[in-house]
Amino acid sequence: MAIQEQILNEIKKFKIIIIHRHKRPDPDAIGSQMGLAQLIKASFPDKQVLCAGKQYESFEWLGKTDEIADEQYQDALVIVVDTANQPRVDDDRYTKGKALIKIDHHPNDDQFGDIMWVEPDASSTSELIYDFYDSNKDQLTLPSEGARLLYAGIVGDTGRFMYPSTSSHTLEVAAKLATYDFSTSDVNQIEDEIDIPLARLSAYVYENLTILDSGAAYLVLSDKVLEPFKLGDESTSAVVPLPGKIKQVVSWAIFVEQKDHSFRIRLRSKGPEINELAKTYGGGGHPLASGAVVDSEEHIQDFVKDLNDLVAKNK
Ligand SMILES: [Mn+2]
Repeated sequence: MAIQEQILNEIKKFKIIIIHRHKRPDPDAIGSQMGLAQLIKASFPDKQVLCAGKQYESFEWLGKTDEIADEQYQDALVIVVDTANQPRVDDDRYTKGKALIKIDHHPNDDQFGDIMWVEPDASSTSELIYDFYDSNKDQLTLPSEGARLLYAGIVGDTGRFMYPSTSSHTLEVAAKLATYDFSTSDVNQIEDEIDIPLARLSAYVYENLTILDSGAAYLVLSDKVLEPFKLGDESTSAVVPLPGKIKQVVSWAIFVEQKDHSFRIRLRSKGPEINELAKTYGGGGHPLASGAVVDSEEHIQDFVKDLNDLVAKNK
């Protein structure tokens, strides 16, 4: 039996379905979560579908998460989308259901769930949710709001169809989603917009990025640097792609200071695979987009040296 069919059979067995996604969500995490919820609700109106996780004001245009009581987990099917590692799941009650399904497109380093559907080559989890719909089309109904959410997720994770993960299948899925009743340009516009503090921070990024001869680049966003911009750690994610616009930059790291004064590393690459390096610093992710941590400011230069060596070797 195809995995999509197995997942559908599991959904059919439960009256309550609770969908989780990762912490510090991006449009794909929310788009796949809310899009799947829309798909199940429209297809099975008698089922109760709930979305777990912290609600962010900046993502209200993609819907709202639900208040979920502990008791609701007892007889629920839990589906975790877009989340590679269990510590990253937003709301740790995801283990409290009767059954657990993982649907994701990150490398499957942390295997969990009674059913796992992981496609590391897919552009986004939203693309997979569309594939799930498409392979069970005769039994499922995708409403326009669901299509809008999935489109938003694909646009988010592909950098508006720019990253190499954008396959012909991704474009095919986007084209099919675009036939639904919503404005693709509105979605593209919202995802491209930044507020004024973020515009100012973008200027800071370009002014202060250190670019090494190898093509490795880095920037440290300490509390002191970020303070005047009045931005949260979540907002710094929007500036992470910016160094990639510079022709000479091959791979780059943005260090963001955390409450415990460790630095979260947001690591990106246009060529050399950087996820193995991320793993040696307690992180992981995609070959061209990963995250890691250094425990203090003193260790930033160790990481920069390793990144520089890796990029230089790949030249
Ligand atoms: Mn994703």
